Amino acid sequence: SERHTGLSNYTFPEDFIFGVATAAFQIEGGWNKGGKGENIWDTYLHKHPNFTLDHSNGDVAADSYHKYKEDITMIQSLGVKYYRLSISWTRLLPNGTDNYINEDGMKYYRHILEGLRKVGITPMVTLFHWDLPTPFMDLGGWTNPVMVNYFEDYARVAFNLYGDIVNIWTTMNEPHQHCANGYGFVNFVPALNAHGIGEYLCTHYMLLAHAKVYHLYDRYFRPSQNGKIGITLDSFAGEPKNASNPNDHVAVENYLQMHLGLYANPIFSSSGDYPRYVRDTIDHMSQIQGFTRSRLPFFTEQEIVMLKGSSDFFGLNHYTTYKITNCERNENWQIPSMDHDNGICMSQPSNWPKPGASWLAVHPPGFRKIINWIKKNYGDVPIIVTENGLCDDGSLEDFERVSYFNEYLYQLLLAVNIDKCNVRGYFAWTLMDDFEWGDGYVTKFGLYHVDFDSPHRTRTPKLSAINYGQIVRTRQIDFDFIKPESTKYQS
Ligand code: GBH
Repeated sequence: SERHTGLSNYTFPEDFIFGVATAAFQIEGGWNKGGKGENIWDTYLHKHPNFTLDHSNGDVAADSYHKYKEDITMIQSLGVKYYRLSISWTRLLPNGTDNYINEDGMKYYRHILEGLRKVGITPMVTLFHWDLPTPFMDLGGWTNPVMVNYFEDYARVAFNLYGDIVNIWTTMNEPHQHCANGYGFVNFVPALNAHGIGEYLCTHYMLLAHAKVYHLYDRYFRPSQNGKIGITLDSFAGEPKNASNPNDHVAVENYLQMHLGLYANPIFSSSGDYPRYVRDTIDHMSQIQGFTRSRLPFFTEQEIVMLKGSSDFFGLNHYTTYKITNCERNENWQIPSMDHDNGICMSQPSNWPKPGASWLAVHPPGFRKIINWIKKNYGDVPIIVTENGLCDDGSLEDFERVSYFNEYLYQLLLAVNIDKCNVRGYFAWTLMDDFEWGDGYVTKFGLYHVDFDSPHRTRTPKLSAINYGQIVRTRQIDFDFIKPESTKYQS
């Protein structure tokens, strides 16, 4: 409206992709239904029920295994034309390997994908959203190079089965979170705590597996299926803790190179390979710690070439911002880890609202910053925001979530219209309340409320579902939910 100095003139073009996202393990349940095999989250949570905040697991979750038709109706009523979902690897291939395809799993995804197409919704399918088949974990999971081949075999099955109706694929979701929290530390399954070594092996083979699958699609499927395939990376934004301290600006850059550049540089930069800073730092730290070899593996020349350009778009998951400063690498910090290698400390100002989780503070301008950082480092590759959203206590009148979506989308509009960043799409996280990994069912991200106390897992639209639907249909944000002070972040 007029009172916002004409900035509301920025609208979303007709071809801007609006969608909503989910992940198989977080909504499906049906953990042993229809011949599904076990994945690492099934196995680990059955063995360690105290791992999650509420001692819950994903056995039933939001029961989308049975309720997918209702899910499709919900997506339809949001008015979005795209739905990002993931395939549960062991629902399709119970042992993880392609020597046995599970008929029921095959049909399950066929029904969802056809159901979506029938009502004009385009699916975007993620092959790996963290639910690794358990038999592969027994072989070391992503630290084992054989995973590159097994991931390729799984992808081939998926392209053969669904490539006729799926034409946007992502290979994997947030390798940083999976490797750093699952292999380096214990926040995620498999909780290996192999810090300093495990997260880099995981990173290395996930990247190679991604590139292998990109080329598989490119060479054997794209000519007939004509789709796009990319990867989803996650990044917080970074701001200097003390803006007048030049060291803190360097710390922000170092943080982003370690968190995002480690994954993005091999794929999206013109030079390829791990970023110079990351390579040098881990080599140096390994050396002074007495290691004969660097804890970060090396790519061969051939692998560097294979990785370079192996994504048709940049899938970005973004939630929040941290203030960054350098950390002393003192005695308490002697044990090698990705954080220790990075040598930075992160914090969030106490005046940034945190309605639902200790890690997720609301700071919309960070969204514009991280989008610009991607443009600065990797040029005009099309960016698709594959996740963005806020958690809270779960009430139906979720004003903070409504405000979050409008404020973050406003920053996206500034990045596109003022900074000329190439953002082509946006997926809200998430369709409905779900299993939030270590948080169990405690943190709520849904546009739809799910009643987890009812066997029916009843879904109810929140205010944010109505408001997001309005944004999607009108192709503009709702300035009633933008704080006046937000408009000062104009450049
Ligand atoms: C995304 O990760 C995931 O892709 C999605 O599945 C998830 O539901 C969504 O976030 C919302 O959480 O134990 O200190 O690591 C975003 C990255 C990873 C950030 C887990 C918070 C938990 C705190 N998130 N992390 S910690």
